[in-house]
Amino acid sequence: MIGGPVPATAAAPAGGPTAGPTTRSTIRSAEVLVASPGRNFVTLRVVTEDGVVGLGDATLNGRELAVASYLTDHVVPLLVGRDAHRIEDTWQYLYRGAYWRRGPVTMTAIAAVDMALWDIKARLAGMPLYQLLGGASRTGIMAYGHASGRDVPELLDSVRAQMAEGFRSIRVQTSVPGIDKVYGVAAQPSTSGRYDYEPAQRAPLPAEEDWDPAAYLRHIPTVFEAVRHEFGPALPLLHDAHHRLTPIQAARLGKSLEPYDLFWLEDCTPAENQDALRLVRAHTTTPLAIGEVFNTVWDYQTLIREQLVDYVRSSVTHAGGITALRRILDLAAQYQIRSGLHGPTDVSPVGMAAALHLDLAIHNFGIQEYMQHSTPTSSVFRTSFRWEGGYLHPGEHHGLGVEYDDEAAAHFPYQAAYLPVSRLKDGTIHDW
Ligand code: KDG
Ligand code: MG
Repeated sequence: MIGGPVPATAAAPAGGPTAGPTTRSTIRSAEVLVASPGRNFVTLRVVTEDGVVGLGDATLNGRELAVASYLTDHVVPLLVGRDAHRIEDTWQYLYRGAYWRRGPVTMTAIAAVDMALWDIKARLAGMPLYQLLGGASRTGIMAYGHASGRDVPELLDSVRAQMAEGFRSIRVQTSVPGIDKVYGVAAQPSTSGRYDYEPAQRAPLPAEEDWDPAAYLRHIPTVFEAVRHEFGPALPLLHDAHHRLTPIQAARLGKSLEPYDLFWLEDCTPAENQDALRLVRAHTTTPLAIGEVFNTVWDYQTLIREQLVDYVRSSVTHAGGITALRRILDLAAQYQIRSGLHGPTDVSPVGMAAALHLDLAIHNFGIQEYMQHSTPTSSVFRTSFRWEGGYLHPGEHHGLGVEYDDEAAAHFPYQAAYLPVSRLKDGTIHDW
């Protein structure tokens, strides 16, 4: 009989299950921590019966409390009593079991559980997480910094400041003549030496910004010309169009930036339509990056299979955790597509640490975004990761390498904050 049921009397095959001690670590409690040290963060803390603690990042910028409720009301009660070691089973249980799959709130909640369970497993194994993911594939993680300016001289100064901080690859964003506020441009130059553009603003209503694609398309190539003129051909330069262009506008931008040899052009079109990238790809050799608002492998299906992009931009936090993002990255690797994981300040230090362990372990690493967290944030999240000579490293602490300080967090209660909305000159709402 081939493939049929095994008779109850069948002898256990050689190498089959043994009667040795089982590895089990029961989850005693799970709680959701919401705090606002500099900005809002949602963190899941899972504790096993042996007192081992795992942390997961559940921060969804501007919609934080939706994920906090999803976790508190619908996930935490399911976790207590489960075996913390069964990461894959728990992921499938939360993803398939809910029936209502995908979406940023669901996938951020699942990501937090997944991160916390990997943290616990690595702590129990007595290893930094990257060792469980296969060990280091490199000695350090190349990260890009952020430069911006309200005009070209201010931008050039900002590039110099980022280079002085150690960055060897730099994202360039700039104001556009005739537009009041533009994505990625800090209202004031940084006084701390740290890049301090923060799009979410603490207010009961979202701020409104304006947008004019024609003015932007005219201006951006002149900015890259000035940057290349000042810093030469070798400095890797990146740019984020933040989902604002139509396919033909994006194609034109990619083509007009070709002489300036960008490392990547990010999010040139809105995220929903994967087919749009076919048109862009047909017209330009500027490398393309996308995915910070994607939350499952299905959002990448056409893009990866047809090799329409060069970099995967998801964060561990918004794409279902380490388990799910690893699968996306492995699929991408078969098509020579590399990682460029999302790392703004709204990915908490826990989410950032998870990204660094993945970055160190995977083969198809490309680059990591790094927007340093503020001093209040670092007072709540104590991290082991290092920034040295333009490279990041997750450090050698067991697990993710992050501890949460409840006392420090108590000084920073949640405050409502929203990402801005964007309008064209005639008042029409546009992609932000
Ligand atoms: O929450 C939104 C921010 O994370 C996003 O605007 C940052 O586009 C971004 C980037 O590339 O870091
Ligand atoms: Mg972006």
